[in-house]
Amino acid sequence: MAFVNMKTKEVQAKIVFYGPGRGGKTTNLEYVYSKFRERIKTDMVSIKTHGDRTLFFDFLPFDIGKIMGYDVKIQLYTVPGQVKYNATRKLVLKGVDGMVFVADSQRDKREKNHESLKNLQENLAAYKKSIFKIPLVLQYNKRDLKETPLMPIEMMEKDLNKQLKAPSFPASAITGENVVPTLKKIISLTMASLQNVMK
Ligand SMILES: Nc1nc2c(ncn2[C@@H]2O[C@H](COP(=O)(O)OP(=O)(O)O)[C@@H](O)[C@H]2O)c(=O)[nH]1
Ligand SMILES: [Mg+2]
Repeated sequence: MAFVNMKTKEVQAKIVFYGPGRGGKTTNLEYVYSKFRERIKTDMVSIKTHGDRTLFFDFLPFDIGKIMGYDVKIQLYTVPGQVKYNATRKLVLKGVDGMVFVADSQRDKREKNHESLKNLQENLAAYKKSIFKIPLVLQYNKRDLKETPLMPIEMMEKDLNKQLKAPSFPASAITGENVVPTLKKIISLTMASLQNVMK
């Protein structure tokens, strides 16, 4: 749940990057961190395993300035994608205001994307939240890959977004293609959803 302080005119919103392991969630945050370093007053926090995988989460606090007279602070989180870390994923989702689902465009990741989206739906449901109602953006990542076969965007839309009908972006977290537009979109959807509490 967003933290809104009417007295100090501050809003804090939590946005979580979700998706299958190695899909590019951490790389998204790293790109944002490198691009907006001047707005980010603390270091990005990453808790990693030896193999450089996300163990607990990544955390990036992000100051976006004033909206409707409020000082808006966004907290970006990623979850560990590996199946075995579901308890952690659930914990990171607590109080989420907006979601980015980072899907892996590689053809052999089709099933993994599906599983992860289903897992997101279940974990949200445990907090009595609906994947259909929460601000959500889909990102089809790794479009830069040339050596491995990728799924066509239309196929990914059909697989993942047929019912959700969320805004979606083909992207590359490595080159930065559509990383910032993805972030801008989820921030604007999230802020719109908080409007009624920011009067
Ligand atoms: N080619 C390519 N590789 C990517 C992209 N995004 C992430 N990767 C690579 O995929 C691997 C997993 O990325 P990571 O961000 O750790 O995935 P996470 O498990 O979702 O956090 C790393 O080796 C990244 O460098 C991308 O857009 N294109
Ligand atoms: Mg990660």
